[in-house]
Amino acid sequence: MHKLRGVMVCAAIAGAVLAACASDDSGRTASPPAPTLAVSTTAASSSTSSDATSARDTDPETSAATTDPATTDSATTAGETTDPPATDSKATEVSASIDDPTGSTVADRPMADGATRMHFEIGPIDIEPGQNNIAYSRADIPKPDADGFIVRIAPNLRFADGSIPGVDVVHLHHGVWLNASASDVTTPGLPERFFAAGEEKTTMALPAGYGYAFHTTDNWIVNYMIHNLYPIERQVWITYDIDFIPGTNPAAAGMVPARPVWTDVQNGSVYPVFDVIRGTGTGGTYTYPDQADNPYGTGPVLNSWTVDRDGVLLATAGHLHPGGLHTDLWLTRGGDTVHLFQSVANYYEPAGAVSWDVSMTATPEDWRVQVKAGDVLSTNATYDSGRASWYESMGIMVVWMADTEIAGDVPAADPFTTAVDVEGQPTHGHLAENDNHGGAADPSYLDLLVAPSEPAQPSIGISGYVYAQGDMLAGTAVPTIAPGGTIEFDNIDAPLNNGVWHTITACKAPCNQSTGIAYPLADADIPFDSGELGVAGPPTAGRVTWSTPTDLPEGTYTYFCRIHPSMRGAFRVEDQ
Ligand SMILES: [Cu+2]
Repeated sequence: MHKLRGVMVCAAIAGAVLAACASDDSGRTASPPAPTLAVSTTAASSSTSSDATSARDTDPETSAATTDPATTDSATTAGETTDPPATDSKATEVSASIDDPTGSTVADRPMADGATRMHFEIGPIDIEPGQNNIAYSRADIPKPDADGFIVRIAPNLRFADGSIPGVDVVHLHHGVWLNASASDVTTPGLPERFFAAGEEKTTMALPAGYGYAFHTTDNWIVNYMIHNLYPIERQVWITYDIDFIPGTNPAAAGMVPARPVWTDVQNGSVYPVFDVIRGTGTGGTYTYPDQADNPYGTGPVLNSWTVDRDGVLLATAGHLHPGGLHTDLWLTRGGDTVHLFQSVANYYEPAGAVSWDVSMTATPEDWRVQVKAGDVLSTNATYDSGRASWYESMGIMVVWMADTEIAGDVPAADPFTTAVDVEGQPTHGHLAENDNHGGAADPSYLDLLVAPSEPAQPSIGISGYVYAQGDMLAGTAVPTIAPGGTIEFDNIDAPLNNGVWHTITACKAPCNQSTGIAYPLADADIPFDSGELGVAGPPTAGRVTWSTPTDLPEGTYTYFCRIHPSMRGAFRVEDQ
């Protein structure tokens, strides 16, 4: 537990990295930094110098994805608690290349003049069986070795062999890149949050002529939550490709610095999430915070920011979780509110808005919006609530802003006189790591609707990724209670490794099809969810037990574990 607490103290997530994290990290002077290996393989300095082979090797869109057919191993048991992984790091620099000059997605936009595409990696990161914890980099984060401008960032994960993990196997719940040498624009107590990605793997790109000013003295931190959906230990690397214009390049001469303005429906929260419950909202959608009951309690409104000085908005794209439909950016001035942009979740997922097989839309390259000091910028997030519940959801928009326009640029529009909420552009196409959708017949799962009843034990333990009674893979009968009764579940696995946090989440019966990124879903007619059973700070519920609702009508209730969705089970309410 002491180790888990250590992680928890610095627990930080997309919206928020505790200041304690940064000071702990930078204050770790007594221990030597983990090795950082910077390898510069190519000194390409312009988009005309292309080496298609090496670029393709590192292009997330062209890398082969694994569809590791990992299966639940019920025999897997506890390992010893170990220290959280230190991260070794290395950087390689690859030459510029244009993979698709059509520019149909943000990722395919031509590389900026003078830019070099640099490939960086953090790892190997040991991924404990079943983990879903929040951690942060403890070593130096690889970054460019000269002052200059960052104009594009594209994130990914990889295994040791270079393949990209299937999203149904291991995925980047989120990663946030922070600059501890600057203060965050919208939450000044935090390091500057300048890039974030979840498994939607959004590519951030700034319009030509604008860049995020980088100094070699900048102290970067990466906060990450890597989710292992199976009880199998793995190693992964977090990768990020940065398009960088060195300050010495002539193209840098006229560039205007851009700064990241982090907007978030739960900005500054340690774990900036909210639940979307099936059937809430209106017309099958739910917008947060607008339709939430008292979303911020007596505290400050967290989804807005008062613009600190006149400037120009340059680019944005939203971050959502599966089930998300769109994030929206708004500007209020003197009581008038205008819509600035809608970042739409563009699902490639055949089953619809239910998985990470999605690309958010970003602002087109010529989007420029005038803002004035005192304006209020705000965001909200809309999810599908007709089909399923979505627990621990997010809604974030990082907006890039400059103080001035570059000479000869597209004139910035006054959003109060000109509509600026144009259609966006997907940041990328379908990614092969999202190919295991699930939802096919799977004879390894029992149809517990037709299994016999047996008296429920007072407490059903969850151990070794198995529900002790009513497990869909291991059980033969369904634990049964009378109407008004309850069953307690107890997560015995919780303290293992980096934490093994199970849930009991209602899914539509019989809930016995194959596991994939789109199955199972929290789509039962009567929703319930235990939260992540653990006591390790966010994202855990702060308890290891949960009791079923006492008001359930008679019937058989199937459920799954949101963290390890190959885990399924059922219980029954029946007059005896
Ligand atoms: Cu689980």
